[in-house]
Amino acid sequence: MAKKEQETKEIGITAKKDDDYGEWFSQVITKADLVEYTDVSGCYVFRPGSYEIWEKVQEFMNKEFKKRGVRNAYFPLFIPEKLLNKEKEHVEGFTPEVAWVTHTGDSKLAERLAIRPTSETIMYDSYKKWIRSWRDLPLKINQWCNVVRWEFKNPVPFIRSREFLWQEGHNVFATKEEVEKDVHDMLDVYALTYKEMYAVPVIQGYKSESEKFAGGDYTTTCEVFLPNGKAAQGCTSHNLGQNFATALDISFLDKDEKKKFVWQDSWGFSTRTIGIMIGMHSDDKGLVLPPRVAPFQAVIVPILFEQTKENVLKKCAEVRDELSDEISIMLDDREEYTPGWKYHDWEMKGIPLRIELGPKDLEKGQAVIVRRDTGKKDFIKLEELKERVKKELEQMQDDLFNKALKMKEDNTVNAESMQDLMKAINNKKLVKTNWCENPVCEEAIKDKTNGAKIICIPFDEKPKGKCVYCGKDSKHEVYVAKSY
Ligand code: 87F
Repeated sequence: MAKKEQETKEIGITAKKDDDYGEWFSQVITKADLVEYTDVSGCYVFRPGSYEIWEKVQEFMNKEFKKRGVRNAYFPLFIPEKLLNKEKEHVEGFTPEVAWVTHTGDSKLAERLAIRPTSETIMYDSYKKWIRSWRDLPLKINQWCNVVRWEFKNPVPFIRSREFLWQEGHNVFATKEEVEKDVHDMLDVYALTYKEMYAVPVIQGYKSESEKFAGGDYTTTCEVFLPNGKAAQGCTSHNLGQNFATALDISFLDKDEKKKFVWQDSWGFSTRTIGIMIGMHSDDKGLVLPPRVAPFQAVIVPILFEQTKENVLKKCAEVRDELSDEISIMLDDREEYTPGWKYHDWEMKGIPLRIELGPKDLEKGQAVIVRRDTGKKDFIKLEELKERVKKELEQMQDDLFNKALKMKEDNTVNAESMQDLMKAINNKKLVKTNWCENPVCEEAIKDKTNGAKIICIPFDEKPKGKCVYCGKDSKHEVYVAKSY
C-alpha cells in the first residue's frame, strides 16, 4: 500500500454509527474539519466547514423573518444582575447555569454582570421604553448572537455546548389572538428551515406543563427523531402571554384610551440544529451534507497521467468555470494525492457530488458523477453536465428528506400499555401513546422507561383511549422517546 493510501486508512472514520454513536459523531465532526475541541470543556471552535453551514441557514431564515416583518437588532452581552432578576420565575431553575463577570483587572465590579443565557430581560427593558401606544405595535425583533449556559451534563459539540450561537426572536402584540397566531407562524419558519435547508422532518407540538419554559404560558417545539433512537428538541417558540408585560410593566395606550399590557412571544433556533442534521444523514464513511447547506456542492477530481495531464486539467477548469455561476464547486487539482485518496477525503467531508474526469472520459466527451449519499454513479455527456448536476443536487436534497421521513415513520410505534411502551423504548423506538395530563403519570413514564420522556403533544393529536400509565381517560396523544 502506498504511503498516502496508508494514511487514508488511519484518518478515516473507524467507529460505526450503529455500534458506538458517540465516538462515531465525534470522529465525523473532527475528521470532516467541522469542529476543533478546546481546553474549555463544552466550548468548541466552529471551523469554516460548520460556520459556513450556519451562514447559509442564517441567510435563509433572515429572508423568512423579513417576509414576516421581523427586523434584526443587537443587544448587549452583559446583563446587570438587577435586570436579570426582575422577572424571577424565568431564571428560577436556571440560576446554576448563569456565568458571571465579577471583576475587571483586580477590582471588583459594584454590580456583577451576567453573560446572557437568553435576552428577555435586557431586550424588554428597552421594549418598555419604545412601546407607548397601539401605534408602536406589533414590534418584531430578532437577534443573532452567542449565549452562555454553564451546562453540567456531559457536553456534546453542537448538541449540548456551554456557549452556542442562535437567533432569538422577541415579538410584541396588542392582542392575545395575534400572539397566538405568531407563535405558530414562527415555529413554521423553523419547520421550513429544517426541511428546506437540513432535509430533516420534524414533529411540531406542545411541550407538557413540566417541560415548558416557566416564564411563559405554553411552549411549542419542533422535535426530531434521530436514527440512534433518540429525539432532540430542535427549537422552541413560546407564548409568553402577559407574564413579562406585567412583571416589567410593558404597556401601551390602546385605541380606546385605556392602558393595557402587551402580549409577547419568544422563539429560538440554535447551532444545535447542525448537530441534529449531522446525526440524521451522516454515515460510516463520514459527513453527509444536504446540498443546500453544503459549503461546496460538488468537487471535481481529475484523473491525472503524465501524458494527458495538461488536457484533462484544462477541461476540468472549464467545467468548474461553467458550473460555478450556478453551484459552489471546487477543483481538487492537488498532485500530491491520488484520486482514490481524494474520493475518501471528500466523502468524509460530506461533499454532495463528486465529478470524476480522466483521459478516457475526455475522449468520450463525458464525466462520471457520484452521489455522496447513495454512491450512485452516472456517466454524463459533458454538454449535459451542468443541467444534470443541478438536477442531481435537487434530487439528493429531496431524497435525504424522504429517507429521514421514512426512517421516522418506520420507527414509530403505538403503545397501549406500559409493557408495550417499555419494550418499544428498549428497542429505540419513537412511541405514540395516550396520556391523562397528570404530571404523576408523566414522571412514572420516565421512571419505568429509564429516562424516556413525553417529548411533545403533537398539534395534530387525536386524543383517544386510556392513559398508558393510570388507565384513566386520555386527554392527549403524546410522543415518548429517549432524548438529548
Ligand atoms: C439558562 C439560564 C438562565 C433557558 C436559561 O427558549 C435563563 C435561561 O431563560 C432561560 N436557559 N432559558 C429559557 C429560554 C427561553 C427562550 N428565550 C428566547 C427560548 C427561545 C429564545
